[in-house]
Amino acid sequence: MKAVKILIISLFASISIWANHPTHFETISFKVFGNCEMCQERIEKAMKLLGVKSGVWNVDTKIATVTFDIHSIGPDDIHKAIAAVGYDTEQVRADDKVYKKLPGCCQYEREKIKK
Ligand SMILES: [Cu+2]
Repeated sequence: MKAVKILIISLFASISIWANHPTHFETISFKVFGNCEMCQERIEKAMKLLGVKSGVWNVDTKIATVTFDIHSIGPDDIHKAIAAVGYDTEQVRADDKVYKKLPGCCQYEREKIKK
């Protein structure tokens, strides 16, 4: 009987922790290689799908400014999500195959890979 009580109490405790799940927003900025408004749409959509609070990429400065809940996602997830749609970030390089599928006008200058 005692075990059941403990189980019930811990169940309620975990539910209340879950319900009070704290959010802790943080904003970071980093470089993402790209060219135009079409690139901007893809980059911002990738961040939105990941679940950031806000994510904008500046076409002129090539800087992404992202606000996200650090309890849900990390900076690495954001870099990876952007690279997954074909754009190199200052931390994660997009797969060559994905990059080559971008429209010609969107194929930004990539930094040369040292062999
Ligand atoms: Cu483009």
